[in-house]
Amino acid sequence: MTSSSVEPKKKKPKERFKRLGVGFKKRLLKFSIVSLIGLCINLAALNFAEFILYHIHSSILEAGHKIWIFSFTYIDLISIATGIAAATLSNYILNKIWTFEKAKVERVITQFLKYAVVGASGAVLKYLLTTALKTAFLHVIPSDRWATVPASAVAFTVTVVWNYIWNEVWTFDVIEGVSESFEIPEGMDFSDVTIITPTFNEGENIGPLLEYLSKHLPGVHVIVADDGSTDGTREYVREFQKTNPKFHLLDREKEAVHGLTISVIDAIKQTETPYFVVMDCDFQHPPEKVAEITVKLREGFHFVVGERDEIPEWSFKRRLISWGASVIGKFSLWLHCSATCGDVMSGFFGGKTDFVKTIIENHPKGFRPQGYKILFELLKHSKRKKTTVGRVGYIFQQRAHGESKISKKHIIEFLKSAFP
Ligand SMILES: Nc1nc2c(ncn2[C@@H]2O[C@H](COP(=O)(O)OP(=O)(O)O)[C@@H](O)[C@H]2O)c(=O)[nH]1
Ligand SMILES: [Mg+2]
Repeated sequence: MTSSSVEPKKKKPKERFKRLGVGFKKRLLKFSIVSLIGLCINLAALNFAEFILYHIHSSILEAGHKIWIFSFTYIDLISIATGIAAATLSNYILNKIWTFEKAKVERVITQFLKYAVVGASGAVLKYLLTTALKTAFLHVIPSDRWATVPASAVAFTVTVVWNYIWNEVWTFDVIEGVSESFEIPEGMDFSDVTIITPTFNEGENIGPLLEYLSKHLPGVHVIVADDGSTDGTREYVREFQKTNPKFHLLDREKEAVHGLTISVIDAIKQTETPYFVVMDCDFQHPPEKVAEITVKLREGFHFVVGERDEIPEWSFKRRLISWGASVIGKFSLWLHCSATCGDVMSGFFGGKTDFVKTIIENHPKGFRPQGYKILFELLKHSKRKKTTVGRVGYIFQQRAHGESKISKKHIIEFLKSAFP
């Protein structure tokens, strides 16, 4: 395993073509919209550059020193290049964060170069098609100017589809639709795993969760990191651990600082098994996926992240905030040369205990105790080249009971962590 993020195995090209079938209509529509936006950006940047250059160099031009390269002036050439560069860059960013949001993580430079190569091949195709089609259309429309219109339109459409296909199968390795359900293998033992579940007033959820874990994950250790719940959560765990000695309440009621991040950090410090898995107490994270995460941790990954492939029934506002936070988070990790993954905002992830304990020890002041995004903070302190991150896709569930506790305060904590 060398780079950060996802599975080390390379997917064969044929399998990538098969992926075209999953959700491709939606992505093709997004890609077409981005292409049209790109066209506008291209024209705007080209004209803007031309306008500026003519003003700066008006004196030269007035003096009659027009510099020609083939049939273009150097101003034409620089303007065309500016238009192409602006459109390629903006289209790449939009496609990366919108059209192909479910793509595997790859180095931005490599990905951008691939994107540019596909774009260049599309440009050549468009030129050849436009020329050929124009000749054909001239038989029907005997006006040079009007024959260009349908020829360009057809060529543009074909080029968009061409670019889309190659970007989908080559530039962006889309992983949408891979969150297959996972059956816990019969006889699988979980003695080497500690599940950490932070809680604050989860009285209705804690019972069903602990019952499920003790029944379906034999041998598993559990730490419930509670921040002083007043609804019976702690009392339930205290009773439960009497008959289940591997289940343990970390009662943080009297701690000076309360918060999700610090609760998880405290629990990791107390973990004695080789691996741990952090999960919400509210059944938003499917518990059977703990087994899939465990399998990957045993393969040797430092982190294995439960990545949300689908988020049903979230309001537009919450989707927008989550998407914005994810973009900011990934950008921040990139700036820090840190390890990364497809869903850096995930609250469902596993880790190699020794590795993560070392990160925590080495950065005693490097975490926002009251933050909500512990995975992000751990990744931030992990070097990209020395950290391997696996993925497990899953469908984010509705909260079983109760309300989410995320608030504006947590968003501010996250921003302070992203840009300290
Ligand atoms: N220990 C601790 N747990 C918390 C705190 N805030 C939330 N939690 C727990 O962290 C998990 C995630 O919180 P939740 O409100 O579901 O956030 P969401 O999934 O992002 O909507 C749940 O199990 C909560 O009970 C806190 O301040 N301290
Ligand atoms: Mg939750």
